[in-house]
Amino acid sequence: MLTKQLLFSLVFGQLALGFQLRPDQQMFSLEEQMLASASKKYEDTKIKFLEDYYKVDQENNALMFAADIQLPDDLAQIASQDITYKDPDDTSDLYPGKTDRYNGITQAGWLSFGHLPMEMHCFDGNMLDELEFDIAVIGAPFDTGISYKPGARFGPDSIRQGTRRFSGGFSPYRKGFSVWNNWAKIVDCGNVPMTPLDNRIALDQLYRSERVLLNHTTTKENPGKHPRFVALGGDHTITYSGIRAAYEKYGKVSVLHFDSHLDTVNPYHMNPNVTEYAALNHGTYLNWAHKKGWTNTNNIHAGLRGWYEDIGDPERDYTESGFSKIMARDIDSIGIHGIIHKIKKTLGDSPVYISFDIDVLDPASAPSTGAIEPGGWTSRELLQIIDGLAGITVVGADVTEVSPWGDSTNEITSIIAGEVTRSILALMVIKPVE
Ligand SMILES: *[C@@H]1O[C@H](CO)[C@@H](O)[C@H](O)[C@H]1NC(C)=O
Ligand SMILES: *[C@@H]1O[C@H](CO)[C@@H](O)[C@H](O)[C@H]1NC(C)=O
Ligand SMILES: [Mn+2]
Repeated sequence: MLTKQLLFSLVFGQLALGFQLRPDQQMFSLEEQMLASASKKYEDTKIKFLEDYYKVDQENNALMFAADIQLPDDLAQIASQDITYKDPDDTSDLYPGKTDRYNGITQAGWLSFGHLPMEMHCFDGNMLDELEFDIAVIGAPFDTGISYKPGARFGPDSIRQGTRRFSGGFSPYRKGFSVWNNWAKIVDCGNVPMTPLDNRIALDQLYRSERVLLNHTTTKENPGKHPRFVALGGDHTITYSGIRAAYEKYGKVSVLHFDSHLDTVNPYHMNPNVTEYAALNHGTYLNWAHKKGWTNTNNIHAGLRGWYEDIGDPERDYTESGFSKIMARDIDSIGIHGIIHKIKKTLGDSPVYISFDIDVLDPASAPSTGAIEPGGWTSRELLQIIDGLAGITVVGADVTEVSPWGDSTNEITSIIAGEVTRSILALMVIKPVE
């Protein structure tokens, strides 16, 4: 026994000894190696900061961190917040809206759209005079009107998450233009309560929320009497409530509909026995809105390419719902400017409700949606088109069909939806409604 143990330790002891590295060959952990190489890189470019910050203690084969290193005074200042905030009781940089990018605005605060102020009382009918705002972002968490992939009830929060990097910045395409730091008071009103158990009740909850929202007071910078809203869907059925609420304030609205599908389908042509409950869904709501008398006859689709369910659908789109069409592939013949021109010409001076379905984009740009159609526009083409519409009179809007189930790794759809929403808000800021 003893001999065996002795032999064991002798052999392995020798082996271990044989593998022992000289101090200059000492192995560092991966993290240490990375830090050391980062330090080396900075050294190479003659920036000495990291060299002092991460020091290798040769004697103890240890990597030293700033805390252990006696930094020269000026460096200690750079490495600490004491330069600007000497007083620990000074929290002036921690208020909402005060934090800048370098101090962590992207992750700060609650999850509101683009860090807009949260407003808890937009749907409170007792606060109509006290609470003033000009434009509201609201969430419509509803996806029980959808026919294929569900999940859009998670769209509003997902789109908000996609706008974490927004701030009061300036447009790279419109000189000096900021959406946030402009005349309009824009707020995030949170999500409307919408029951997942009864579509008719849910859509009525949304309608009543939007109706009371529009009854709030506007700021004195606003020439108009009513605030406006952009609703984050939610499946596309939510537009039914939005158009209804907008119609009450402005009369008939003209719908600018970005979508790969018509959404004007007459449900009774598909199946004459369809129940009343099923007849209102994310493919039929525009037919209903027109039937109810809420929409004009100069409506227009942009980006169509979904196959028609019934041979008569594209014809009824015009005769029953008053829509003209821009197909996705039209971009190859008339170009972006041709599309902008056609939309503006169709809408004229009408009050416009923009209803946006994220599936208008190519699946490469926006993969996470309820009914994917290949062959769509890129996000650059689309944003160019929306921004090109400056001057139209937007009285209400929504961004729908973001179903974030496929967005979990990169948030791509939600980020683009956020950017689209910002472009729509810009149209509202550029052209106030009297
Ligand atoms: C809210 O607006 C609607 C019209 O959109 C109007 O009928 C209603 O009386 C208003 N309610 C209040 C409390 O102002
Ligand atoms: C509708 O219902 C009627 C009466 O039950 C039936 O004869 C007809 O086949 C149904 N149509 C469809 C398309 O289901
Ligand atoms: Mn749609």
